[in-house]
Amino acid sequence: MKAEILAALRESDGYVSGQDLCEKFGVSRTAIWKAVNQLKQAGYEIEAVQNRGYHIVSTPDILSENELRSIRKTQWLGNIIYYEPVMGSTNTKAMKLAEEGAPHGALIVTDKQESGRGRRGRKWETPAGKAIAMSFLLRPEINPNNASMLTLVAAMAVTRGIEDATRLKVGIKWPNDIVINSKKVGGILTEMSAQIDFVNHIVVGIGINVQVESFPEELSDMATSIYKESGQKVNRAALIERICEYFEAYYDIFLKTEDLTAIVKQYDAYMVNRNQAVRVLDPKEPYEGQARGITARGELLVDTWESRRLVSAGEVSVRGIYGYV
Ligand code: BT5
Repeated sequence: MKAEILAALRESDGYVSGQDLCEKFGVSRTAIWKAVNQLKQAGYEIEAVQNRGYHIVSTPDILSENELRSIRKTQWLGNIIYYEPVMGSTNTKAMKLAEEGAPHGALIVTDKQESGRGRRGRKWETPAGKAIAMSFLLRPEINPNNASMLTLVAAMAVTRGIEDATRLKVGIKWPNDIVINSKKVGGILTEMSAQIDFVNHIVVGIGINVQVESFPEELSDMATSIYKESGQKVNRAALIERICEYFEAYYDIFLKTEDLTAIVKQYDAYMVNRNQAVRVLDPKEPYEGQARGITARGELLVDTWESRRLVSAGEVSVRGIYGYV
């Protein structure tokens, strides 16, 4: 009921009477009073004025199931929200929940991620209380070969979401880095459980440095946060909600053709390493060229002196020659 009370208070510009809330939820005034008190204890500033009712003055930067449910605007993403204050990795948790039967659309969120993962065994740092660490559980009926494109779908959603929340120019370093002012502000890790021609489930994990003020020394040259770049303390729950809305929209577009045909142009426009000199760390033989954009399958187009080559995400890393981008 607390999520519903929060939503009712947010919907109204002024005051909502205790009586209205009692009728809406079919409970006693005491029950409402208790729930409001619990919300206050959780950090919400809620005013109670005699003869007028309750009024929400401010929302702290809280991540909780109630907060996320109370602001949810999506159709299916977040139909179930698993929130725990501390998790090892939201992707690992999501994979486990998937095996236990959790539905398509489940949203897994934590406030403190203790062993966040990047690609190929790399680590992802998630400072407590200041970052977003979340995973989407998907059960699409798609060819497993097309699943890696969901990383690019998510990158679009994260980029658009951060742009809406700030006035910053946000870009994507192919395939999965979210970049502001040439530094990494977020990353995406897509994992899948599949048979040869059948997807059991896919987990799309998203990490974003929101209010992080400083990074461990080894990251300080290449990592940044929304706060460091904008001076703004963006509300994490609101940003999660916005990203979920964008993800739903882009995901639906992706499903129509099972590729990125309708997204390529937009993605290319956000790509920070487009028309840049890149080094492709192909395990067989690294090479250099100019990144030109992506194909409808999400591969990176790289022009070398001799030819145009296609780079698949997941197989190789791409580095800027003159820096991180
Ligand atoms: C990524 O990997 O960028 C994917 C990160 C995905 C994290 C999310 S959080 C929720 C979900 N649960 C998980 O366990 N993971 C996902 P990759 O492209 O491999 O980049 C990893 C590299 O980024 C590291 O080796 C560091 O150099 C750098 N890095 C680590 N933490 C960072 C941070 N907080 N900000 C910027 N860069 C970071």
